[in-house]
Amino acid sequence: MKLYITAGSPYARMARIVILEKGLESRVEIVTAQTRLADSPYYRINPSGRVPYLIRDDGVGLEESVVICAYLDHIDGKPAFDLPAGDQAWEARRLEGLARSMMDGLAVWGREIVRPLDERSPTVLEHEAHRSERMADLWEAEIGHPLMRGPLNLAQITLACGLGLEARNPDLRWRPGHPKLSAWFDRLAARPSFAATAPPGASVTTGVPPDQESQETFGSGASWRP
Ligand SMILES: N[C@@H](CCC(=O)N[C@@H](CS)C(=O)NCC(=O)O)C(=O)O
Repeated sequence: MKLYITAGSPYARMARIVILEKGLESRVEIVTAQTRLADSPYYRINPSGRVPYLIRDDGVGLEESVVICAYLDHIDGKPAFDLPAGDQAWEARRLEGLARSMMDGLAVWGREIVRPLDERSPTVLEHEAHRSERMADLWEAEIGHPLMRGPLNLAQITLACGLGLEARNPDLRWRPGHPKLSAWFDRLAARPSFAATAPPGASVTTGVPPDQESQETFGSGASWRP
């Protein structure tokens, strides 16, 4: 299989974490894609141009981090990250939805800060900054939930990948006033699969989109070129 990623993508990081957690490194080649580039050859592989994108062994491509994570998790027939069923099912989905909502907002913010200065929208920047503050307050209250403390699951992975965008956005300061969330994040960030996939630091002053900062190829060293 091949997983197309960029080093800074929080969505791709989720899939990379699942690969490491499930010990699938030898089965999945990780390839850096050139996103957000006119006429990128990557568009011939994945017309949407987004990452993550998984090409299965049968040649079929999968998009969407949640779908890819679930597929990788189920490959060995022993899924570890499925959200629980029964009484906890809606709680788990509620938490995963909140984590996804925060991450989506942070991703929009991250894209805005790497546009050329005269193309950045102050309205979007302000809107996303305020959303992140509200979501950090919300998570400070929710982070004690048993599902956020128990065995690793998709809600935890999503939230941690979102919060990890602090490395990419100097204006994202979710830690002050949120000691429980900070302690939770630091504990998870120390886990080997999270440490190995930590996003590279920001270079917003250069105006280089984060998706294109690193041309480093992870894993086997193969390139994205068809
Ligand atoms: N909903 C998608 C979001 C994926 C996404 O937005 N990826 C960004 C990188 S963080 C991307 O590929 N952007 C390139 C583009 O928009 O052309 C998922 O969960 O996988």
